Amino acid sequence: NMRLASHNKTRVAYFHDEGVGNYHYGERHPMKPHRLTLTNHLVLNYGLHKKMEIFQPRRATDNEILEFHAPDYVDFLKRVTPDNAEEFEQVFQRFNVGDDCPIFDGIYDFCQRYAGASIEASRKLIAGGADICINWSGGLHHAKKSEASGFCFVNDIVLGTLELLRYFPRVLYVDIDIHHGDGVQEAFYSTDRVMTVSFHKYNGDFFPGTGHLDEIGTSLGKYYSLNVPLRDGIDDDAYIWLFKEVMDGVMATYQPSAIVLQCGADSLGCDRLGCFNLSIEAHGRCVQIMKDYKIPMMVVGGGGYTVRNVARCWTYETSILVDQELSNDLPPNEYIDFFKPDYQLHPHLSGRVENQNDRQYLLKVRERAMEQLRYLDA
Ligand code: TV7
Ligand code: CA
Ligand code: ZN
Repeated sequence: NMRLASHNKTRVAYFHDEGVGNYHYGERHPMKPHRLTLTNHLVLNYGLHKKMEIFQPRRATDNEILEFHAPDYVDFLKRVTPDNAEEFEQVFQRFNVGDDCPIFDGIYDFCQRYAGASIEASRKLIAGGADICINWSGGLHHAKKSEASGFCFVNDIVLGTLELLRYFPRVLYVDIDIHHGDGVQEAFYSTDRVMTVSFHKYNGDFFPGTGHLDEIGTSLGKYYSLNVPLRDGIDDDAYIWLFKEVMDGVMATYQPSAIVLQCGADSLGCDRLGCFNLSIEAHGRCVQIMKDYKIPMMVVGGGGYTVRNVARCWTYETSILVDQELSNDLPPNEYIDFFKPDYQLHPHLSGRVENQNDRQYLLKVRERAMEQLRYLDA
């Protein structure tokens, strides 16, 4: 890529919406948009803003959201509120609204904000205005064309990728959230212009239940969906090894012109919903590996339910993307109490869950991935 070859410093654009952290899914709900405010505070207090261009993104318009989502579903999201919810109860099932995806104040505004940031990020990459664009509020990979799912209402990744496809011939989607990236896989299941790769916990039962090795795509998209199912408790060394093996193979065969990286932080150890054993350093190593391919890249957030560790993780990953080393001592900031008792960027997160991924299993998964890539090459 000439654009990257002619500079040696990576140009990073950071999209943060000042209001996006103020929405509430509900008291007991594990998804906490406040983690975005907390992340942004750490990023600023570490001084990382000096190394990037900062943008207050525009909200996505109805028409932009309609590029993927169905008109009746968008209309519903626009009109429903906690106060008038009873008028809409008959369509709750159809649109999969309920405990996981509750109706809360400003729900459509929230969607417009996180989706607008991913769309703007895509446009910035297309314009050549940045090598890497970051939107930690995005990454809501479960939303379907006509249906909410798994805390996701609008699929900003699909919308951002559709925008990238206006210019880039081939887009690679990589997903390290502990959940399967089903909404993105489904949206691009029959095209060879997007290859989707998800690493996730899979046992036939864990949400959303998809992501089996045999889900490989269909028609023109056959072999262009790659799934890496993992068991509980995977550790740093195994994950990084498998990630590097698989991604080196994917990059060599698919040769994407742009990358979208979903960095769900629920694959960290000690996550409230997750059951992997990754350290923040290992999670960040995956980001570094993708950055080192030097292809225009959009980086988005996703899951992450132990709020203090989400903020740590995405701050650390911002620092990797801008090539700035950070002190392990967190800078003083108004939210410092969240980071008790150690006040460190890299607390110990591992050791809570037994590793169920033995050597034989990991080798089998790698072998299956490599086999699929050979078909894709032919
Ligand atoms: C991208 N797990 C999203 C991941 C979405 C996971 C689920 C919950 C959950 C929801 C709550 C809640 C919860 C402690 C955890 C089969 C069900 C079981 C709802 C109670 N506490 C991402 C979605 C997953 C809601 N859903 O990939 C309100 O856990 O397993 C399920 C489905 C039916 C619905 N019930 C859970 O990370 C952003 N939900 C407490 C209050
Ligand atoms: Ca995943
Ligand atoms: Zn998740």
